[in-house]
Amino acid sequence: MDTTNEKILVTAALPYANGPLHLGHLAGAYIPADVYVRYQRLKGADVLFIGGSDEHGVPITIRADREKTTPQAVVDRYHAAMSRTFERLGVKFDNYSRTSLPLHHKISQDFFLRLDEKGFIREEEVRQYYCAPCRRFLPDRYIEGECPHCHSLGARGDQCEACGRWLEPEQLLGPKCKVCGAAPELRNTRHWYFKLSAFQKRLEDWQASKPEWKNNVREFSSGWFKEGLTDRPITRDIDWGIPVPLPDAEGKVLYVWFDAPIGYVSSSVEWARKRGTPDAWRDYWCDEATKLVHFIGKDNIVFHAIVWPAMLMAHEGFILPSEIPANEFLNIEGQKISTSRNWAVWADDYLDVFPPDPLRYYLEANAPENKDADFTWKDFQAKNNGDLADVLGNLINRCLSFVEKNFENKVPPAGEPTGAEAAVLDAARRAVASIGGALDAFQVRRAVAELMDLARAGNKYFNDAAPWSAMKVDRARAATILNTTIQLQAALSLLMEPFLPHSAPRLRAMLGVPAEQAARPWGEIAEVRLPDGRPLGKREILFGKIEDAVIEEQIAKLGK
Ligand code: B3M
Ligand code: ZN
Repeated sequence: MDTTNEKILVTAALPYANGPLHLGHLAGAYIPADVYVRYQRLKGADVLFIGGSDEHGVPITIRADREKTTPQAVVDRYHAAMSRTFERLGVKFDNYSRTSLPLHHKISQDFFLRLDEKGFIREEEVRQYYCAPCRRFLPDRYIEGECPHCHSLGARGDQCEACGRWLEPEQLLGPKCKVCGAAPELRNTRHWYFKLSAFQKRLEDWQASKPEWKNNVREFSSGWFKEGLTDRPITRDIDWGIPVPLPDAEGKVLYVWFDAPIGYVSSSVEWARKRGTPDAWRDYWCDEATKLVHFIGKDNIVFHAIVWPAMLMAHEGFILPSEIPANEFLNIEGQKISTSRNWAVWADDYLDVFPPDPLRYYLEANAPENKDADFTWKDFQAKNNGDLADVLGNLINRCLSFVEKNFENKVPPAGEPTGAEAAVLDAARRAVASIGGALDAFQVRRAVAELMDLARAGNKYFNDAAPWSAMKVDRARAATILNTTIQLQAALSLLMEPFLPHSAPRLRAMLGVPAEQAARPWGEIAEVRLPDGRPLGKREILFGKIEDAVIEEQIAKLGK
């Protein structure tokens, strides 16, 4: 399909506002989502791209404890930092909200009340660890002890990081309060449960109608279905979060994974209000014709493919997800990212040294789509210097400097084309179609490889046609070759837009692509034409090479 009037609501997982963004976040959700959104917009789709910071839950309070500050101070700092990082990278949300907003609290509480009214919430008396010195119940991550499986010390109440197994706090041997070190005791408390078990059949039927979903999402879900879905506690005993909106629920807040996905709705509502059309969010959320696409990392699959759809089914009135492109993980230099060991590449550290597009390119070309991928600084350097500078940059530079010298920096007139011209312009047509097809199928990796292949085809055409030789005997022939190469670059400058959004407009400025040509829809990109004699812009180096010493400096930072 070349053009479309599809309506698409795209979300990218709401990152916890408990630390800065690193490359794992970017590769998993944000870069693929942004590429997809930019492409769909070029195709003519009506897209709403929603994001925001996840500001509740134990990840926030633990950070606040560690920094001896308040949860509010933590989320204020990291919300601002993450918004800025997204901007620097060109990840362009229509709205980037935050779940601490009163608007979100109200929408989440209403959501809870609606499920309660419809009979999908029940109360239960449970035993939970209580720390007497701290005078409070301890959420799972506040308890540490020995792992019952691998016996390593320091396993958390929800998971042992050493062996990776999920745990319940009661399974820990020798449990201790993470804050004061005291041994907690089990006490009775009350919690509210979402009746997830009631939705097993509907969820299974619904997922059976999505055979095109990615394997990781389907396999993960079928594992849960096989075990049988159980009701899930959706409240917690902590003092940071959204108060449970019931009269007898003093001190209880909604579990962060209950309110976080509702953040997609509240961010959409905020978007609609900000633009002065307060009901416009309903055009997306309440219209079956809208395609809802959730970009996430694989650790969030259960919440997006099972719990959240069940919440939506229970609530009624909102659409269900159409697609859940979940990515695998990005490792760094062969090792799992660990923020505590600083085994991570922080987006802002990167952006302080390098431009955004080479990183985008690397994470697109090396996206962890079907298996974990590895980021290495050497490979990053090789991709930048090899693909961006030597293939794409070189094509542009060689052609445009030749035109500058020999044709007064104006588009040389096109003469009679030969088979070679027809072939390379045809390659552009095919690339437009196959890049589009790949992106429609969430295959960013394949899409960006096709883009680079087209630049390679351009280089090969330019070398074989050798305008410098033609110039000596047949100036008109040289002009035709240069004209064709310029038209190809004009097409590339539009095809690059989803992937390299900072470099694409710079290339268009160098070529002087007229606005009405740049506005062609995706399907017509290969037909973009710059008229004979049109002045070109000022030539600049689009992609600089990166020296070894700069890369060595980055490598040395890891793990420090
Ligand atoms: N904040 C987990 C994460 O950052 C969680 C995602 C919420 S999406 C609704 O990986
Ligand atoms: Zn304690």
